[in-house]
Amino acid sequence: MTVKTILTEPNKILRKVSLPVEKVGKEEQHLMNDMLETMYDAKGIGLAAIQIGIPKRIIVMDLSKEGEKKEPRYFVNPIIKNKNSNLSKYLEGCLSVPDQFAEVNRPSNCEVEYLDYHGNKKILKADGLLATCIQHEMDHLEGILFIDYLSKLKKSMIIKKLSKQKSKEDRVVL
Ligand code: GNR
Ligand code: NI
Repeated sequence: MTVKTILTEPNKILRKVSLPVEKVGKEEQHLMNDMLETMYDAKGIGLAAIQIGIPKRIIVMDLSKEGEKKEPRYFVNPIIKNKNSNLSKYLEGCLSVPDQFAEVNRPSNCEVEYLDYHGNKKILKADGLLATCIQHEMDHLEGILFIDYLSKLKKSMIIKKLSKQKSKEDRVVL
């Protein structure tokens, strides 16, 4: 397993629409292992393949608390079957939008159909943080980031900060 580099905004790759996986084979399982390793290393609770530059419809997640038993979850080709019309507000962050947090409203419950690590079809009813996180990750598959839901002003301020941060990092490397 390898820790990969997580792409950060602004980066056009993050805006790509990811493609469905034909079959969950060795290559996809290897990718899921690397994604999980990368996510744990970055202390995130979810990661979409596009965040490490791979435009496949694959998500990994682990909502277990620090120090407790790990509960890795794998979602291949996830589809939301049912969304609740009740919205719930959650303070979101994103590994591709480092150190920025904002409240986002999303349906509080959803039902997701997907293939698991072994390519078996599953259905999951999600609520709370799980529902929020699944929807956040599925947005990544469409090239959408949580900052897209903010006002133009808030969004542009965040992108400006991240751009500055990036050019700073580039200078350190030089
Ligand atoms: O680690 C993460 N935490 C988080 C908190 C609230 C709502 C969504 C998330 S997902 C994020 C990891 C990430 O960027 N996944 O794409
Ligand atoms: Ni994210």
